[in-house]
Amino acid sequence: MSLIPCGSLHIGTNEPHFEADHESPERVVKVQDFYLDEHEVSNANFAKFTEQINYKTEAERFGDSFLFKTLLTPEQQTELEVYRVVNALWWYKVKGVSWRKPNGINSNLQGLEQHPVVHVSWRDAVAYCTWAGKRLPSESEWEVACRGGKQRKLYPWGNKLMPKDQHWLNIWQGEFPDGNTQQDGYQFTCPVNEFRQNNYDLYNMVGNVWEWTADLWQAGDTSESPARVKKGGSYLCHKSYCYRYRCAARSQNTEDSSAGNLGFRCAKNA
Ligand SMILES: [Ca+2]
Ligand SMILES: [Ca+2]
Repeated sequence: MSLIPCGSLHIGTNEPHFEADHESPERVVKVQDFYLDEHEVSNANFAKFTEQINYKTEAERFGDSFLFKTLLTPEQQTELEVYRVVNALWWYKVKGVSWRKPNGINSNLQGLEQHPVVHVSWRDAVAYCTWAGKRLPSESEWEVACRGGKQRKLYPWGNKLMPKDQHWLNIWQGEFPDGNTQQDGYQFTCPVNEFRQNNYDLYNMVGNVWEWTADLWQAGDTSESPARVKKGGSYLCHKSYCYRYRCAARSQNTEDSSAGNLGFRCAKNA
């Protein structure tokens, strides 16, 4: 884990790209020293947790999770057409998909041991962190860590997406949602120890997989499965429609949701 030093720091932005996400206004938050995992939680580590306490994820218990369209054959896409997400037609609800079969019912974890675990709900993430003697970071903690001690920058390393013409994160290049040119080397997830992004030795804070935080999307939400804040964007993000691989960007899912581009990392009090 990496020690994130305390301080009063800016989060949010006064130049929001998505008003509805409430990225603005910029504000000052105070955080205490805390530790944050350098990496997103990997499949190998999640496997240890499930084996030790015989844990079943919510997707395993519900029997399905959300898969991105290019992981389905054209025939499967036709067959599952009615199971698409209404305002994001590239997501399909697919039976049998879980963290153990992240890229479709015929997939497995071979070669993906060091890739981030996906298809895990917020409650699964909390269960893992608790097992590990840790907790999920708050949104403020996550964002302060993302910013790496820099003020008012778009990305963990600065304001340029590609300093030295290098790829610094795993996102989508090309045309979304049908033409991923994979110029960063990855069509889907990349290993959790690829792309070191800031002075705190944090990897893949932006890009690769979205990360659950502890916070409610709407304070005081007492519904059965309230929405939780997620941060960092994913390998599916493209500037044309999901410019959310910025430290200030944020989005949400209900806490029982899971998908192929959503994972987490843990925090711990110092
Ligand atoms: Ca990529
Ligand atoms: Ca990430």
